[in-house]
Amino acid sequence: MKSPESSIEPVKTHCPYCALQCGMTLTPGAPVVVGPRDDVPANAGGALCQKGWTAAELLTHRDRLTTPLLHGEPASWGEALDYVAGRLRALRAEHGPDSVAVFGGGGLTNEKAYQLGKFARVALGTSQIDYNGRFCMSSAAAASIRAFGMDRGLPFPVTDLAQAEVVLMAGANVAETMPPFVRHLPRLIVIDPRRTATARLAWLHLQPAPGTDLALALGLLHLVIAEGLLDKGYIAERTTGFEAVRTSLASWWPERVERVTGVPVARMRQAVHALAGAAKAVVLTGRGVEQHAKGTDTVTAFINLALALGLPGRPGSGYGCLTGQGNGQGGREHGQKADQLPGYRKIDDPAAREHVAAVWGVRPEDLPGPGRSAYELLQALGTPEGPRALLLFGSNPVVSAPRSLAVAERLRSLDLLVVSDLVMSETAALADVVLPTTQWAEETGTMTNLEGRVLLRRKAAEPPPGVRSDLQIIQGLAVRLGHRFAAEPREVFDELRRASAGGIADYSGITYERIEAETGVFWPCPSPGHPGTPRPFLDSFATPDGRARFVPVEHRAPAEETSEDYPVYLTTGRVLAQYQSGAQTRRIGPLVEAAPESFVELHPSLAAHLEIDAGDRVRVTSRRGSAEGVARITDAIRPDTVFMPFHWEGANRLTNPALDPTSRMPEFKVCAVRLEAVR
Ligand SMILES: Nc1nc2c(c(=O)[nH]1)N[C@H]1C(S)=C(S)[C@@H](COP(=O)(O)OP(=O)(O)OC[C@H]3O[C@@H](n4cnc5c(=O)[nH]c(N)nc54)[C@H](O)[C@@H]3O)O[C@H]1N2
Ligand SMILES: Nc1nc2c(c(=O)[nH]1)N[C@H]1C(S)=C(S)[C@@H](COP(=O)(O)OP(=O)(O)OC[C@H]3O[C@@H](n4cnc5c(=O)[nH]c(N)nc54)[C@H](O)[C@@H]3O)O[C@H]1N2
Ligand code: SF4
Ligand SMILES: [Mo]
Repeated sequence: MKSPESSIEPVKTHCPYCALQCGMTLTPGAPVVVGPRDDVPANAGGALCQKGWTAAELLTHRDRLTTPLLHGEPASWGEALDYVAGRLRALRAEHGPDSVAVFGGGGLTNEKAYQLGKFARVALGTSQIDYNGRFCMSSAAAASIRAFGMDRGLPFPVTDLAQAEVVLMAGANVAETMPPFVRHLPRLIVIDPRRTATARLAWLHLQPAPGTDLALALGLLHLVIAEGLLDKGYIAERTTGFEAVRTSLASWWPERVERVTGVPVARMRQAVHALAGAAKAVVLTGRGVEQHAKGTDTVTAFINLALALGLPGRPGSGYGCLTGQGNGQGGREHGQKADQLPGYRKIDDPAAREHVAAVWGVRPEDLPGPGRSAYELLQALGTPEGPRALLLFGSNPVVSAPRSLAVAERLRSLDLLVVSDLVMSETAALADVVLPTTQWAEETGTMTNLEGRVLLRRKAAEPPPGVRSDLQIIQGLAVRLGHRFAAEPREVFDELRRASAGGIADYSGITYERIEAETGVFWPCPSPGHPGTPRPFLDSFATPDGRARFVPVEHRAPAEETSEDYPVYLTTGRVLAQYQSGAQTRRIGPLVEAAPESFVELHPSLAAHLEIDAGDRVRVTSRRGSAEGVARITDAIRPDTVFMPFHWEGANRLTNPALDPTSRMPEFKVCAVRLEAVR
């Protein structure tokens, strides 16, 4: 048989980064070459963004980790894994199973996410596992479950968007965060405090103050009712709870909403008439409205708006959330979340425990219950009540967690920090043990994209000598703790299929062969003969009575308001050329050229008031810390707000970890700061 390297056949696979999971080909060799792949609907035509085109540069990068490090010194795998297993056993014996915690990521394959959850519950016996999706999707997921009984980011294929006449996009900047997505969009209404690249494509831009979207959504629905635009037939047939929502809106008359949000009434009216007048329309939300201490309720308010207009569950119309990470969708289905078991099952549901325990060969009563959410877990590390060891796979919280200085301090206080990564991330740099792992193109695995389509990423290159896959690392630790775990992706996937069978996210009918033959399969797919479910809500919603639920929600102010000392709002987000904490993309030449350093976007009037010139270094300070960036002066942002990307260590020193009561999502998108030029 030919090894992948000796063949010159391009391998069909997907991008390592965001949830669009664009199709690409990789031609093995040195270097591995990225090429277009045009059979994947998400990026039909083969378009990729700059991150996708340059992704292979990291495979052979000099920063690649290739040997385990034990207290900073190179060690053999045997030494490193023996050491970790020994410390884990000792901590457990002395302090109990919850003294050991696990933190995962939404970039990990389904196989890894599943195995990490099983490893925590079975091999470690700990309840303390959560993942970075809590920082990403958790508010939208909670709101969708509340309304529809199920959370599948887009409950329809992305290509359906082209059938809609209007899309309302609240708090997403897809022109930078998933560029090929833009081609699926019809007439666009954007809600964003900044006139982003996406807002510039829009027919209508509403520019609210950060953290006021809930009021805005209430105001839009108020107008829908006041102007007689309700879809009464749909509300009667397909929903429950509308009257309570109608009553709760009474005081959100448009002029009051304008005062709270800064969005002119005339624009709100234009937006609702465009949506209601369209034969087909879609409401989408992104992190801009979700990453708030009221994110779940804000998404609920947008879902209420969509329901009042009769959109969800109709072909070419609907509500959807734009999942972010490569496997943000699958990563929240298979058990690395504190309250979940595989198949999107709830860990406190006795039937779910029984099913999964049987697949795992353990007793249901031996499975731990729900543990702490991501930020609460990070905050508890090394405290008397909290875990003393953390195993971390696929996240870089020193850069990406809110109030990051405090998080770094908690990580430093641990008895044992183990990080599996490709490169020496800011978090890996704090670890007692660093385990070098394979990259996307060096291993096979499945990813579930923002549409709920399960995709296959294929191996196209051999990893550098000395590097092991996360599945091998987990297996190596499990064996040392007395458990047998598979390390072959396909074997793990087959077990995942059984564990998910009968659950909401049922993958039991999905095989690698089917994914190849069908270019992806939509879950739920409960049997080998089942076609998969591209549009789960057409006939009924996943609630007990099959109807979608209106839920009344109340607006409230951001958790931290501006004050005399901190007079300006800070919001945070992304730029096109960098990905997440930047651990991967800050090392790739063309991306560094395109986005070399952190910056602070501010309005000319604010800049003049603070005597800040374009290009000045600016220090931004919140109640939690300070960070610097280069001033970018633009009238694309509101005068009361500044923006910083979070791809460089710093922005998250400032952010407020106030949590949403339902989703436990931190308020990344608004806090109060002051600014000064550094001279
Ligand atoms: N280039 C790039 N692409 C990515 C990523 C990346 O890091 N880089 N990450 C991926 C991931 S994991 C995710 S989650 C997605 C995120 O994708 P998006 O949600 O599109 O990205 P963000 O930039 O976080 O936020 C979107 C917009 O929200 C706006 N915003 C800020 N505060 C508010 C507010 O209070 N209300 C409203 N309405 N808008 C607000 C910001 O100005 C910003 O333009 O992107 C994915 N794609
Ligand atoms: N201020 C602010 N903060 C934010 C956000 C925001 O909008 N504003 N957004 C939040 C959101 S939506 C997200 S998703 C998070 C993301 O932030 P993080 O959770 O930090 O995500 P990444 O930067 O993708 O971290 C992935 C790490 O894992 C490594 N890695 C990549 N692939 C693998 C793999 O297969 N195995 C292993 N073991 N390691 C791997 C990478 O090298 C990198 O170090 O940030 C959140 N933080
Ligand atoms: S849009 Fe997302 S999936 Fe597509 S090439 Fe860019 S980063 Fe990769
Ligand atoms: Mo995300």
